[in-house]
Amino acid sequence: MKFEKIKDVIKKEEGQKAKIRGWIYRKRSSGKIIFIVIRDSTGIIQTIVEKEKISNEEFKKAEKALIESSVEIEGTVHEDKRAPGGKEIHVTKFNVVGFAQDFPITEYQSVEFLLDNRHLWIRSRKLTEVMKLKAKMLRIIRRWFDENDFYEVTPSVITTNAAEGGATVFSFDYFGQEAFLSQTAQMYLEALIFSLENVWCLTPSFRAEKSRTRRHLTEYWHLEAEEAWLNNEENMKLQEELISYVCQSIAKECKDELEFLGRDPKDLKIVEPPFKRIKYKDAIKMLNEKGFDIKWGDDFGAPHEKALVEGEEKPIFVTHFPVESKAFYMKISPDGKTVECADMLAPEGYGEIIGGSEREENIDSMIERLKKDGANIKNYEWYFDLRRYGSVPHSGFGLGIERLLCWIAKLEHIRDATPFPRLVRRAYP
Ligand code: NSS
Repeated sequence: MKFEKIKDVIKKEEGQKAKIRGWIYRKRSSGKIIFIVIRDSTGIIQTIVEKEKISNEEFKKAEKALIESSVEIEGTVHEDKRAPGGKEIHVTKFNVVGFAQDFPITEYQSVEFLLDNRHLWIRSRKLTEVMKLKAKMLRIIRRWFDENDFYEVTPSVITTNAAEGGATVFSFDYFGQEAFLSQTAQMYLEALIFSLENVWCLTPSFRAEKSRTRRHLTEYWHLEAEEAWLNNEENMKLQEELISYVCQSIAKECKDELEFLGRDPKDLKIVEPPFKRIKYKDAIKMLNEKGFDIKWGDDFGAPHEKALVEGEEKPIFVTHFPVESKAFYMKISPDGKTVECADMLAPEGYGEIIGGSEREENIDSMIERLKKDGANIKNYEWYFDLRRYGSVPHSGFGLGIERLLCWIAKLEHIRDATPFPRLVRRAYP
């Protein structure tokens, strides 16, 4: 008999044989009977080990095996309303593959302790469900790009360009030359549209931001797309279609994960194009009316973003930020004061999930803005070449995978959207 997954065993009928392997999730004993809940990647099931039903040696092993020991079990399936999933296994064979020592994680532990033991804590059911949802989400995103004729490309993560500002780059010595861990693949994607036209990529991005918030990682997974012949409005359309597709598909395909995490699929089914668009200047007005002390030129913080989506069920776009507040590569609008950009804010105060823009084609304008940031212009010469050799209007966007997951999975903190979070004060384990 082959090993089966717990999710399939749960579907079996009274009296059928079952053979599973996994880890001890919970255990209690009353002398001659031991109740052992086993988990595998698909779920949990209760097993009952009775002294009279197996060999003495096997029973002793079952007694000795602590939580997180890995085991192989054979038995018969029985209905029991009290058991998780409504079924349990009456054990006929019990084998321990690896005895666990006393597991350090017990019920009530501090956040720091759990982060120190992240390599073990990722076995928890919550993190398991989050990671499953993340994997499915990435699969859905890939499907959308495939169906919409985008090429997936693989840009480099080692770079000499700080596209999102020199203040937040991790720099290192690259054989005697200063190099950075990439903040964005955007500039490389822009180079690739001249042959492939529609491209996307998924890479780690790095931000040396000292922000210790619920929404900042120093390393995150960045989904970016770039399209030739596209303006800012068309770029927003693309984004709302992608996000709606992701929400609809997750609502349909990830019911178990959503239920475990407390997200009602209905919240996601509502997400359909079009999303509301508001201009930065009107957002400032709206915030002032709500009593916030904020003026033209200021950045939005978490409370502002939350106030802007109050009462919204879908994400919204805030567009046309002041030139000074955004990156050098964004196209300056006809008014000369704002840029052709859009930030997508998730509902429920989950904050910005996408930053996108139409790209500037005027080299002098970019140089002027780069100089203000103290950038080394020489490093951008290759990028200016893209404007020199057959430039076309083009736009693109970047989406923080963990930010999107936070909203969809209703997570309180972004650290739980990634297995090994990199935070200002944490790079271990
Ligand atoms: O800085 S962004 O707003 N925009 C860019 O990097 C563009 N160059 C992308 C592009 O047009 N190709 O970052 C994009 C998104 C942002 O909306 C967040 O969702 C996410 O990247 N992001 C982060 N996620 C987690 N942690 C941190 N620190 C973080 N910073 C940005």
